[in-house]
Amino acid sequence: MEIFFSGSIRGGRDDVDLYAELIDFLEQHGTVLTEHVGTEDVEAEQADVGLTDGDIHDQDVAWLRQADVVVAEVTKPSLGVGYELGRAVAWEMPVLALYRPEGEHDLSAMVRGNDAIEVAEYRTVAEVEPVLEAFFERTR
Ligand code: 6K6
Repeated sequence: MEIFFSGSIRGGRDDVDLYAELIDFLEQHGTVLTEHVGTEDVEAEQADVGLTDGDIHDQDVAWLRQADVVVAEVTKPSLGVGYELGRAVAWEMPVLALYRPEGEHDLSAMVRGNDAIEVAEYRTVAEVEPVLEAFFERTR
């Protein structure tokens, strides 16, 4: 199972440690193609290797196309995450969006109102683990 994990980068990195925890858990279920989303200094690392925004876009869209499922953490609003979700829905991929309701922003109607996106509200990683297990069971 190849998993595309989507989380905010330029939208804000407040949740990066949570992304890393989620990615660790997802790795028990398959290969996470986008591990860098949970890396503290992703922007600096990728600038170091000389990736342009065009390279990043093309690589991420290729990984998205390759993945079997998309799991997104959508509490921190991000244009890139919204874009990836839109493309995944257009390609009819299974999409799970994880949202913490105590966050600063209400979830976009374009995500919550989309029948092709399964939205799971949670507070802790422990609480979301059985939700992820059930999602992978259904999509296997
Ligand atoms: C930027 C410049 C040099 O290096 C970077 C590193 N940036 C990114 N690297 C990898 N994936 C990215 C990068 N920026 C955005 N993405 C993709 O968009 C990821 O797949 C995330 O799920 C999503 C985040 O979008 P923004 O709008 O929050 O950045």
